[in-house]
Amino acid sequence: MRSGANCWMMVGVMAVLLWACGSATCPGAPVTNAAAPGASAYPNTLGPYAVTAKGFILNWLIVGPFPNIGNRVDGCKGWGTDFLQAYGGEAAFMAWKDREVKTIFAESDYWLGGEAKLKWFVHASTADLIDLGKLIDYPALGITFKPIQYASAYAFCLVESPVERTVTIAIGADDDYKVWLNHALLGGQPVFGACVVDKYTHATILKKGLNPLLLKCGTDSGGWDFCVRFLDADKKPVADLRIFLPERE
Ligand SMILES: [Ca+2]
Repeated sequence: MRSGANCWMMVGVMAVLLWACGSATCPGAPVTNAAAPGASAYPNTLGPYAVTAKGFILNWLIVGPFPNIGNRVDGCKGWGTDFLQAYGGEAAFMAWKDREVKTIFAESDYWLGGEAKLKWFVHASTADLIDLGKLIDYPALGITFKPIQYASAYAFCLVESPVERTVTIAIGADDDYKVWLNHALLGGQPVFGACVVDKYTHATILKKGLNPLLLKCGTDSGGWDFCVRFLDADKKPVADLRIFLPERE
């Protein structure tokens, strides 16, 4: 009986100790620091960079070329091809400066065949339109003419908004495009033609903090460029956004 009473006493003491250790003051207890909202996902970034007074994003990470096989008659197949599939896929993908991705060109009428690693590179544009035809080159793949034709590329940035808000993303593209915000596909068009400001629009939400933005733009021939900005409910540019570019995961 006596040992049984001692046993219940021990249980009581342990219960008190467990209750006390439930508080943050219990010595030796592991401490988990809560991550700062938003910033912890991107610990290393370049920036911030302002958007222009008209809202255009000029600072991007860019990678390409990828093969946009075919033409506007039989369909440029690059628009429907996920060139980032081996790295988590277009929707989940996170770019950072110098991140390597593989590109594979089959021998075709447009370029010599080849396989190589591309690196995401930083681009700071001085114009609203990002001219991919002047930026992207890969002579090792046998692509020796400019602008590169029958090709596709990606552009990525983090868009920082001071508040959560409903906006419209407005895109111009020569030729086809797809766009993802916060890893969700907003839309795209397998189209052909010159880059026209605000030609394609998608209603969306910018979260407070950092919003990863991925754009895909492909060309068959001629020009190869795009422009992106956000508009408010009055169709006026959202000019208080800041752009960051991840340096590493
Ligand atoms: Ca074109």
